[in-house]
Amino acid sequence: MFTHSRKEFGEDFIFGVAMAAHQIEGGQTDGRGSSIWDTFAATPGNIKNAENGIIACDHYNRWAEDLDLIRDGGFDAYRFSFSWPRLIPEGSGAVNQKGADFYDRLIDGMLERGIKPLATLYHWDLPSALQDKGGWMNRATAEAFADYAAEVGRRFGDRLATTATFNEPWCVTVLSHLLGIHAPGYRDIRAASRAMHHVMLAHGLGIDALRAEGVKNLGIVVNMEKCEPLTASPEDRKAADLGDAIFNQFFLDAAFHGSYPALVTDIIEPYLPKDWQADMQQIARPLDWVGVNYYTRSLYRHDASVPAFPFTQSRGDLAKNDLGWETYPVALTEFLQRVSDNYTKLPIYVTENGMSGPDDDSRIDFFDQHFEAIRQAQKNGVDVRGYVAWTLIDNFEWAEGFSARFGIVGMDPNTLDRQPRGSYRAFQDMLSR
Ligand code: IFM
Repeated sequence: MFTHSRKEFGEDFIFGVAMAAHQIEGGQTDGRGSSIWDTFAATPGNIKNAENGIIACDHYNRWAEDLDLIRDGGFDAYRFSFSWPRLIPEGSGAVNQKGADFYDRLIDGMLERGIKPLATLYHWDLPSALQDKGGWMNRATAEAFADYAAEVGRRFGDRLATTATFNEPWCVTVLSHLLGIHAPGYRDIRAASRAMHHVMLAHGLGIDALRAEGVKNLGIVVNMEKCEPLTASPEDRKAADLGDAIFNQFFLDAAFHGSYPALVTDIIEPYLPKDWQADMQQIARPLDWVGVNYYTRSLYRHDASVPAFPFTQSRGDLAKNDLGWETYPVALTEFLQRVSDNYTKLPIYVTENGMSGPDDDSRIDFFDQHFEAIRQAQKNGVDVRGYVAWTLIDNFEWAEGFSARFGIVGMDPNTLDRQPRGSYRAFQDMLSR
């Protein structure tokens, strides 16, 4: 059980669970278009055990059962994402009515159960038809995103408690276009630089489009990872500072200050789209909240042989999850403070945090340690308004396939039966007191 109780966090504080469309829905029927994750998974060598999201958790059919789990767990909110290719199979143009009907059922199902819908427009499943035209390397994708945002706003906006444009722009751009680990799997600095800018432009255009449709409570969700030097050498310190600028400053600077950190533009300027500066005002639109996803830290070592970003990264000696990510809760307090000090006094939500692994007692301990980190931030005066656990049910963990297990509910891969773990019951208990 957790040592913390719901009451400690304050009356308006909300607790939720998060999942994302491609990781759980399956249901590649009823007119859903192809996404970059379908083709990435169909390409040899990209996903552990050659797994894919074709069935995933079959949430497309089992959504009601999953919402019952959220309600019975005592959660206030469900953070979910719309699948762009399910709603608009070609990325722009005609809406797939059956896809829209699915999200109508899902959102109404949340409201009927007293669960607040926390929506995300983009959690990584770009329609393949847009990738064919260059995806996030192409400025036109940002415009298509704004049209998609308007469509979502018109159809569902008045029923959403919060709406985020993007989940984790670092993953959408650096992990996917520079490191090649996520779809579309590029390893190209020009591709990455363009994606970094166009995703932020899409964010700003999307915010305007949502607001024009009267949608309230708009934000963006970034992932933050503590960047520490491997040794005390000034070179490693510099490497960690550069890592921090890319991971923890680039996207927040853009959204809140309308600028990019010089440490990064000094390197990627030649690869950014021409006249990128002219977009910065469009990017930094007023928001209503900001979401921080936090999991771990990374150690940086200067390495002059690496072009562009001269460092390598490793993990340290702290307790790790089964993906090798160290548990480092103190950095969550620090990040919440940093966002509040450097970027905004708007409400901050911890929109993801969780632990993959077979040992559920460690998962319970992980959550509890991060609750403590949030309480510390609150005591320091940071306006943290919510905590969303990743994740409800074990699901398709991208390049890791189904090998990772972040769920507070397990799933039998043969029957797809949901199996609540002790951590689910720990939440149930905590949320009742
Ligand atoms: O599963 C992912 C999620 O889609 C985005 N944030 C991190 C999670 C764990 O890797």
